[in-house]
Amino acid sequence: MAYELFYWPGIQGRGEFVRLALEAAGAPYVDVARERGAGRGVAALTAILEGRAAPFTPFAPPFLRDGEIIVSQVANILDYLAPKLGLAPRQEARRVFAHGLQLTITDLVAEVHDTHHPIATDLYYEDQKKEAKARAAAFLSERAPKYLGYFERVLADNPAGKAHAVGDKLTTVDLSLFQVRVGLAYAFPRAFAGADKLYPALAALAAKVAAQPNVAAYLASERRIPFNESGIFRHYPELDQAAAKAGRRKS
Ligand SMILES: N[C@@H](CCC(=O)N[C@@H](CS)C(=O)NCC(=O)O)C(=O)O
Repeated sequence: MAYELFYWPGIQGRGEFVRLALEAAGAPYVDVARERGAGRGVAALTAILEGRAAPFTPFAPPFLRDGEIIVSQVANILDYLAPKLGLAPRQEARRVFAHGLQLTITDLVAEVHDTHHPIATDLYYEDQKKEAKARAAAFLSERAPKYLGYFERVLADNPAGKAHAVGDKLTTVDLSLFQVRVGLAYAFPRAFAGADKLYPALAALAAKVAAQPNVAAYLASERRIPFNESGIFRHYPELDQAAAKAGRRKS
């Protein structure tokens, strides 16, 4: 039976980390809120948020339904899916480390979100623009280098080679790092213009993931929603500008 992914239609958002895993593995899945018909559409998603699958009610999308099982939280969904899709390391030590990396990516994604919504998720970006500028500058000068430097070190330290974050095969962590890399490049093209030189292993990993046949086919398909200013990675030139200035001050 096909997996059912529940996520807001029209954006890559956090759902994209799950889509990439399903697509890379060639797994059958339904992107429920993007479909029409009985049991499909946004109504099917909100029905579950409102308790239709109680007691297994998720707090927020994305969530995945696999028959009777409902899994919420990106890192938890990927932890559930990865072994079934052949995208998890086999050794326990590596699997646990991979999950830690996935949770670290969750933290990073929350910080990316906060660059455009530093005060309140429920307010418009336009209502928190001043704070967003300050937050984006701090993110780009301090936090992004710390996260990306960490992931670069993880790749360099991988005893199986720096082509993958963990072990010697593609995992959901590699796919998520690809999404982070391309998402940051979309949101902050000025700030990340020289990032490939600073983080060469991450750049090589992103290129390799993009070339994986199933991923390449997905990226070229209509199923890959273009980045836009409703998702996690948003391009607001004024935030990228602030970041470039902050970066210059530091050096
Ligand atoms: N930590 C959660 C975050 C989930 C989340 O924030 N989902 C967003 C969409 S990307 C949402 O709809 N949140 C509603 C809310 O927080 O009220 C995850 O990684 O899945």
